[in-house]
Amino acid sequence: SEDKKLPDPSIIKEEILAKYPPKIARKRAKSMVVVDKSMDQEVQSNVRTIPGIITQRGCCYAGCKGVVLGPTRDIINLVHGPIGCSFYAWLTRRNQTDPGEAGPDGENFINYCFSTDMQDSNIVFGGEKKLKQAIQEAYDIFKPKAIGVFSTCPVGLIGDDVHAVSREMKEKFGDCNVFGFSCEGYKGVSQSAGHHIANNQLFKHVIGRDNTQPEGKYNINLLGEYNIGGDAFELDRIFELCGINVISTFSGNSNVTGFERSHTADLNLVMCHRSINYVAEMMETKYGIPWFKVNFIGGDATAKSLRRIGEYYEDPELIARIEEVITAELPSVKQAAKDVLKTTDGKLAMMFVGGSRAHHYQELFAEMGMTTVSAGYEFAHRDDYEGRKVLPTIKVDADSRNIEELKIEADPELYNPRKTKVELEDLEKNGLEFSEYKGMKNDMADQSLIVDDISHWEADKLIEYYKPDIFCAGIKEKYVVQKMGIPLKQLHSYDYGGPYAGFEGAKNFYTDIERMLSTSIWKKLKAPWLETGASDPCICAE
Ligand code: CFM
Ligand code: HCA
Repeated sequence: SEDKKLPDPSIIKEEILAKYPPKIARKRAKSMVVVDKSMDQEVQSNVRTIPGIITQRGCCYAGCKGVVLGPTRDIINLVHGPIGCSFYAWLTRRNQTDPGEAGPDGENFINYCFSTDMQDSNIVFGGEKKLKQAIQEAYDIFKPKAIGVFSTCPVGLIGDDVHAVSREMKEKFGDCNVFGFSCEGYKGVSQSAGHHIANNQLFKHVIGRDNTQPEGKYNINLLGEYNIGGDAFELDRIFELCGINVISTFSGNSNVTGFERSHTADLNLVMCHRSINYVAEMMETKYGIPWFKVNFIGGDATAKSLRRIGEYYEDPELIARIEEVITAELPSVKQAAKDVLKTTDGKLAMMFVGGSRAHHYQELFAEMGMTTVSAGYEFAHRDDYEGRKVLPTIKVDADSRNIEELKIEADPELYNPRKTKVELEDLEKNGLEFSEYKGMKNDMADQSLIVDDISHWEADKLIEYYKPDIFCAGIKEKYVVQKMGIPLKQLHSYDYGGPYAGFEGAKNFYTDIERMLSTSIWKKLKAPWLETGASDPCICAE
């Protein structure tokens, strides 16, 4: 393994901050943390980006329409706003769907771009009439089960009431669930506010509408898995092998019926905590469905998450089946990691992505012997870095649930609909701990550098100092970083690759990264005349 001498992160931090005016430097300093695991450290996050700084972040509308609702194939997602907002979000996220396999009627509207196309006159005189017409038209042409209406910035400024219009149209149709989202782009500080708005409205308008009971023995929902590059397909394959029935995935390869029945599940697994923890919490409170955090990025991580499901059910039959699946699948993953080791071992990675992948993918890189020297999220909150305690999830007989009664008895601090206060105290006395969701910091080495909401300036400097072997981010960073001679792997879209989740996904990732690290193209980026000192052929001799 190559042993690169790493630069001192505290010095790097200081040098980066030295360029900023003092007030800005003071603010940015709190978002840049040199990891010291012996201490509790605060990572400033979820705060407004300083105007003038070039951020990676997106907007509230992106988080609501694009991220959480976007991947559901049988909802018509109608954007109320100027056409640009809709066009900009049209098929840019690589969420896949399979209408042939699921969805009772195989509907798929994901390829369409629905918009009210607001004009100057709608801004001046109001756009509600146009919105009604658009909803009517969508209904007449497609007869969808549901229509979601998404407000963009100007709608919030002029005050169109998308909720009232949606209610009116829902009543008029009778057989189509119409609901609105006040997810104007300017709300909050990033995509994160949009996730929350999306979660609330899904909970209010969709979840729990269909009480059809599941037939499977182990019924789960997978939350925070958006089927980028086919990840959810691979996870479905694994769950099927284990005999676990997925009622719904929020919201990759998803359909309305799955959401409507999701409250009949025994357990919620949370993959991306940032974007969907609100649904998990609300379903626990209202329906007594416990949740815990899982990670299916990496072979070992997948095995560990499957075992945790087995432990939850305490069912020897399921546990045995899970072990069989792991025994059948994991060795080839380990072998694949070994096969790439000669190229990947000891190499350095950096990742600045979203609100969960910059953490999850560190484990996958570690399986290839690679170290993440610096990482950060775009729009995470402190718990995504620092972790949080999650109440213990204890299985009880579904019939014995009396949520209201338990709620009254429970200490609100420790409230879990499945446990009374007394039982919780017993648990603690017996040394049973709360399960903990450990954030990014816990998995990073001492002296690595966390940077929240990184700016282009900061990213450029980090690359200069660390000279990483690979940089992971999105399309906005890709070509800038590549021009610096560093390969960039998109962890949003996976470029054209994937799936990267589950056992098969890990193997795909190893080989894709090995290829990127093996190519010599990045060393040839310097123009030949710069290497030799010859004159620039592009400059005319005259
Ligand atoms: Fe969750 Fe996501 Fe992510 Fe995210 Fe996103 Fe995405 Fe992402 Mo892009 S929901 S936080 S808002 S894992 S779209 S599928 S890749 S930034 S790290
Ligand atoms: C979003 C979506 C995005 C953008 C990806 C990128 C995605 O934030 O609106 O910048 O490359 O994953 O598609 O995060």
